[in-house]
Amino acid sequence: MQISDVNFILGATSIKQVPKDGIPHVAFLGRSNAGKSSLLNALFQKKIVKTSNTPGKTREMNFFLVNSLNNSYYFVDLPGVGYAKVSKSMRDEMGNRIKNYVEKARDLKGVVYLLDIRHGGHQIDFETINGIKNAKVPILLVASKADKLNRSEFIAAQKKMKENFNLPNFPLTISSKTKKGLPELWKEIGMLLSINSTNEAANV
Ligand SMILES: Nc1nc2c(ncn2[C@@H]2O[C@H](COP(=O)(O)OP(=O)(O)O)[C@@H](O)[C@H]2O)c(=O)[nH]1
Ligand SMILES: [Mg+2]
Repeated sequence: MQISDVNFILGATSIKQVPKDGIPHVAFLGRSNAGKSSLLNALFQKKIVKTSNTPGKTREMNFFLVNSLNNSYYFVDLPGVGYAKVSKSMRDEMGNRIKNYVEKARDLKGVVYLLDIRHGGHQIDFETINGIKNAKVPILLVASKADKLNRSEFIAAQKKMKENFNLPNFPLTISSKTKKGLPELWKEIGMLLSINSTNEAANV
């Protein structure tokens, strides 16, 4: 996908604010600090998304309008899941917001679920993935921060993730820092976005 332009459109706090203009969405989800915002900046080749050393900052569902030569898409930076330092009620509210969006946004074509390659999956990752499975939206598991590991650690981590998540293959592994895996990820995102079916469970 050749991007001509990216703009921040809005930070939605409820499904009501989610754009319903027929433009396809791809959403980015994962634990706080997994590297979602850094990945978006790397994909956009533009520092438009705020990244942070302080996890748990993003509470909104942030919509970025990406224009390519022929089409437009929303790339959605979802709030990080499972951040321990916010109250349980806030975590539940965030979880419901995400679930509601994934289940009801009819233009959502896929979710890129980011996992820090060093951590192999936390309880909250399994819970979140199971929680959105009903929506029948394709979920693409992607391992982030590949540059943090050496070769042997990297292979061990990929193997562990494949087992933990019952994947048919090693997960696609990326680094926003070195740009490793980004061309492959673009290809996968392109495939998600070209799926024409609408979200079956959608009623928005
Ligand atoms: N070394 C390395 N650090 C990364 C990478 N991606 C993100 N980070 C760092 O991880 C922290 C959290 O990143 P951020 O994108 O804000 O995560 P988010 O909470 O999922 O949006 C920041 O300090 C980033 O600089 C990566 O590919 N390599
Ligand atoms: Mg972020």
